[in-house]
Formats: sequence, C-alpha cells, structure tokens
Amino acid sequence: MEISNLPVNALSQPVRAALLAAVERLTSEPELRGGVILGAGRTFVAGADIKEFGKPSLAPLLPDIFAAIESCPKPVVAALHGAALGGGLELALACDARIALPSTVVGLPEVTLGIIPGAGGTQRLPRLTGLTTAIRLICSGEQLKAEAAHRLGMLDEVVVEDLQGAAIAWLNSAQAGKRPVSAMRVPEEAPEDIAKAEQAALRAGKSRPAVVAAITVVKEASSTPFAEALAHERAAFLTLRASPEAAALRHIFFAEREAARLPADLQQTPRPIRTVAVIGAGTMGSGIALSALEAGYTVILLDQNTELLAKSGDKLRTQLQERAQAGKISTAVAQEAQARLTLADGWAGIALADLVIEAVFEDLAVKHEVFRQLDTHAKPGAVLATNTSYLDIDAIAAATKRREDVLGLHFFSPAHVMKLLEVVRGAHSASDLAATGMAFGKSLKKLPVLCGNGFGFIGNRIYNAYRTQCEFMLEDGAWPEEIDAALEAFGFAMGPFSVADLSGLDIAWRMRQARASTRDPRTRYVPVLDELCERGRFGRKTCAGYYNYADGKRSAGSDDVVRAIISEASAKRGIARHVLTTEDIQRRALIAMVNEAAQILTEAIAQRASDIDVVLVHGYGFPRWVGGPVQWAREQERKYLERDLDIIAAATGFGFVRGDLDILLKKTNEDNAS
Ligand code: 3H9
Repeated sequence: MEISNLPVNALSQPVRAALLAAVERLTSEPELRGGVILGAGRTFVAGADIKEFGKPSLAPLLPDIFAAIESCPKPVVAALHGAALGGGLELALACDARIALPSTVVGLPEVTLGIIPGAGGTQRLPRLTGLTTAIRLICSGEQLKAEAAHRLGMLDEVVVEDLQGAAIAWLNSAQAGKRPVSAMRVPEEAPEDIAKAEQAALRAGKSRPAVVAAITVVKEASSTPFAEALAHERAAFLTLRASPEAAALRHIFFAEREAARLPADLQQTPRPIRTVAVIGAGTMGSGIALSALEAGYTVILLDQNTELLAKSGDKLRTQLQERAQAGKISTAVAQEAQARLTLADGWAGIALADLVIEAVFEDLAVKHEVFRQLDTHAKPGAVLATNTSYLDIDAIAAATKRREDVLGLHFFSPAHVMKLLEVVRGAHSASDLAATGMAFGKSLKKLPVLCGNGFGFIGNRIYNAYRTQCEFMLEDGAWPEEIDAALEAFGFAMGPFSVADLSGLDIAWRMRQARASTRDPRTRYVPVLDELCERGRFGRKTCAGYYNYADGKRSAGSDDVVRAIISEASAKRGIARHVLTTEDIQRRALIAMVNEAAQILTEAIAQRASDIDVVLVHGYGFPRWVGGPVQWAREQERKYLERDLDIIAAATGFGFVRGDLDILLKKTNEDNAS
C-alpha cells in the first residue's frame, strides 16, 4: 500500500481511512500474504496532519489503525525513505519490520509542537531502544539518520537501493512473521541511568509540559500494561494538543514556512549566484563566509587589514576542519570548501563575484566608501548587499550608480549558527532581488524573512522599543535584576540588561552619541547606560556593566554604583521609585513589542504578522512556546492590551505612537493551523 498525500504524506483523515481499508483487505483476502507500506513522492510520512490539530478528531484514529496492523494475522513491513516522523514513525513502529534507505530520517518531534506522540510512540519506542534512549529521543524530538536508528534497534535493515524490493524480500524470507512491538518487553536498564536520562531531558527541555508528560508516560512502558499505558498516552496527548502552548508552537511551525513565500510581484527568477564576496573579515564577515563555504559557494573574503584577513582565513580553515571532526560536514566537503576560499586585500579581488556582502563597521560614511568601490569593481548585474542592522538601505545605495542592485542581507551573530536572515528591499531594489536574497538565504539553510527598509527593519526596531521600555522601568522603580528575572521567567533566553552586558554597552553608547543631535529634548531619555559607559563599565568585557562580573561570574544583583546611578536618574526626572511586579514588567515589555509590531505592519515593513513572530523567536530569544509577540497578543483580552498601551503611552510621554491593534490582531490565512 502506497500512502500518497503530497508533499509529505501527512496522515490526514482520508489517508487514515484508506490505510485502515487496506489493512482490513489484507486481513480478509486469503491470497494476500503480507503488506508493504510505502510513501509516495519524496518522503514516507511526516506525521499526523498538523492542520487538523485545531479541530475535533475524525475517525478512524491512528491508535485504532495501528492496533489493526498489529492484530492483522499477516506481516506488514514499513519501507522508509525521506522522513518518517511523528505519526509516520509510529506507523512504522506498529509494523512487524522497518526497512530504510540510508538517507532516511526518523524521529518523534512531537514535543517541538507542544505535544507527545499520541499513537503508541511512547510505548513502542522504548520496547526497541530501552527507556533511556526513548526518553532522550522523545523529549528532545531529535531526528536520526537511518544508520544511527538501526544501531539503536529502531530499524531492522538499511538498504542502499530498491527499497520496495528489499521490503518484499523480507516478507518472503524465513524471518517474516508477526512481531508486534507491543508484545515485546522493555530492555532492562539501571534505575540510576533512567533517572539521569530523565534529569537531562528536563534540563534540556526546560521542563516544558510536553517534556514532563513524555517522561511520565514513557516510563510506564516498563511498569504498566500496554493498553493501559496507551490510554494514558492518548489522554496526555489530547490535553496537551488543546493547550495554548501547542497552539503557539503550531503557529510558529507554519509561520516559519509561510515566511519563505513572496508576494506575486516579487516571485521572480533569482539571479544565479556561484561566487560570493564578503567585505570585512571581522566576526560577522567570517561567519557569513563560513556559511557560504558550507553551502558550496566560491567565497572571496576581502579586507584591507592583511593581518586580520590572514587570521580570519586560518580560523575559517580550522572551523571547517572542526566541523568535519564533529561530524557536521564530511571531511571531503571541508577540504573542498577550503579550496573554494580566496583571501583578497584589494578591491580587484571581487571582480568575479555574483553577490557581494559588506560586513564593515556600522557607519554610513564607511559604508559609502565601500559601495563606491563596489560600483567600480563589481561586475555588472552583481547583487550588492549590505549587512547593516540599522542603517537606511536607500542612503547606502545612494553611493552607487546601481541602486537597483542594492539589497539588505541582515545576518545575526554568530552568522554561521543563527538561522534568521532579514532580506531588506530598498526603494530602488530591482524586483528580482527579493527572490535572489530569499533563495540565497535558503541555500545557506537559513530562515530568510522579507523586510521593508526602515530603522532596525523588523527585529532591531522591535527590540529597541522593548529595551527602551525596560529602561523606563529602571527609572520608574525596578532594578536591572528584577527586570531580567521577570523576562527570563516569561521565557526569554536572557533579560535585556544581561544581553546588553554580553554584547557590550559601548556599541549602544556610540550609537546614542551619533544620534544625540537629532534627539528631540522632549522625548524621555534614560541616561543610565551613558553613565555606566562614562565610568568604563562596558559590560562583561570590562567585568562591569549593569552587573558586576568578578571572576567572570555575574554577581547576584546590581551593585551600589549602578543603583546610585539609577536612583539619581529617577530623582532627576522627579519619579518616586515604586515597586513593579513581575507581571507589570512582563506586560509593559511585551506591549512595547506589540505596539511596535502593529506599526511595522501598518508601514508594511513586515509582509505579514507571523513574520514578526519568526524574527523575534529566531533572532531575539523570544520563547518559541509563546509563539512570538503577535501570537501572545492574540491570546490576550483586548481590554488588557488597550490598558497596557495606555500605561506605556503615559510612561513614554512625548512622541509616543500608538500602533493599530486591529491590523495586528486580525487573523489571516497564515494562521490556519492555530
Ligand atoms: C504527530 O505526528 C502526532 C502523532 O503522534 C500522532 C498523534 C495521534 N502536517 O517543512 P516543509 C507541510 S505530530 C501538515 O517545507 P521540507 C508544510 O507546512 C507531527 N502539514 O518541507 C509545508 O506546507 P506548505 C509530527 C505538514 O522538505 C509542506 O508540508 N511531525 C506537515 O523542508 C512541506 O513542508 C512533525 O513534526 C504535517 N505533519 O521538510 C514533522 N509536515 O508547502 C513536521 C509538513 O504549504 N514536518 N507539512 O508550506 C517536517 O519536519 C518537515 O515538513 C519535513 C519535510 C522534514 C517532513
């Protein structure tokens, strides 16, 4: 039986009905001796149909179909190619054998959707792998290549070709027969090893509800009769599936895929890119070069500082070797990538580049000088990209005679690790540049998001509004550690003041100084960061910023100097410092993000609301399980959002711009799954 529901053969209701009918036919027709389950197209089965999750379940249900496969008197073998994930792997686990191609990927990624496997995965997997491995795999959602899964006992055979033939051969072999996994015993393991696996999974999974539930139910595999444990699994699955956390994770799953879609007028053939020149051999430029090398591009890294260039070249070669040693890329790819790297200390070096990405100092004059050189040295039709994070793309493009070739490609640091890429169109960017930038991003295995040209694009603009609101809260009465703790409790990877100390306060200080002349004196301005910098407190690198870092470790609270600076700022503004609760802090910080998000949508800086969530989750440590600021706002009662907007309007005072909540809260078809 071949499952055909392209593109990924999700197990939607018609597929389930057809699968059950096929099993019934196999059971009832005497001339049929066994069954092979295959997937059509590029993959076996990617799991249950996530789009059905927001709706009531429709029969037949997967657990019932899998029970029918196990109780069918004839053997059934699963032939796996592409991906066998979630319900797809559970289907394979309900069969009597599993045969796969080496490129097959298997896993139970349900926790990444805020749920647990709901069709026997928590009970069948540990019977094959043992509890410790099952806890690790189910709680992380890790996906394994076929060979690794075979070694763990999840697969019976890995064949290099003729998957279908191999599955039929298995049915005709002496070993063919009924081998229901549910009838197996879970292999014995030391209780302390199981406890260790449990603790590690809780730590890595931040004790999210799905992780906690998964551990409880997986452990039942060795203690509770199969049918009873299966019922517990199903109950936990259904409860989790209905939770706001699961809805948020589904939202971001679809939002990530939606972000790749361009409006009709921009869906053009991307310009061909084979050679990429990166200008600037600093951390950012080197990270971009590494990404491009790994993706198979010929890379020219240019810097006029020959010492820095040589150092960066050596580091790139070492990084490629290290990644090969860690198994992230093959040795052959690493060697071949090294050969594709050229170092250049003069502009003539970029003549062959199809795409040039500048990653030089964030200063308009410096960027102008680079773009003037690009005008002279880049070949006609080359894409001229800037990695600026704040500057105006059009102002940068003004330095060239080919404004139509200029595009923003805003990478996040470290550029070879972070998946997010903002692709920024300027007013004069040619209409094929968006498609070119998006295709280039995808080829680097990144998550490209299209943005319009405006201060800070999507991410930095929202983060700036959030950080500014946190600074207001400092002046109003909260200490840095209280604000950080509140936002970390909400789920941010780090609070804003810890982030600031980590990235260095001097960068923001310089930027503030550069913009000081344009600042309207009536706008609320918190001078704390400037005061810290004037005292040489630049953050972690100077062992002092908003916090002290004696011995490299952060002190428990802010010290007296910091408190005095903050208290003085409050006094100067005539504020009687008052307590802000954790909830006050969280709501003010979030509504500041939401307000900015609404403006970004109105100004069409973002194509769609869900793109904003993708940017914040992937670039700024916003908790994925909340789904992003837009998803958060849509879960709130409107009257509280309005109240919070009033609060930040009053706190901000002069110049506050109130975003249009209607545009933000309006659900569009990108939200079909949540
Ligand atoms: C589950 O199984 C629960 C069980 O325990 C059962 C309980 C009873 N459903 O990612 P792509 C769409 S939970 C519906 O771009 P790729 C996707 O939106 C499930 N739609 O392709 C996209 O649509 P569009 C556990 C799905 O080649 C299109 O397919 N399984 C599903 O880069 C192509 O997707 C998972 O979590 C789905 N399950 O990657 C696996 N999956 O074209 C989720 C995909 O309209 N899937 N779509 O944008 C994946 O990880 C990747 O899709 C996969 C292919 C690796 C398979």
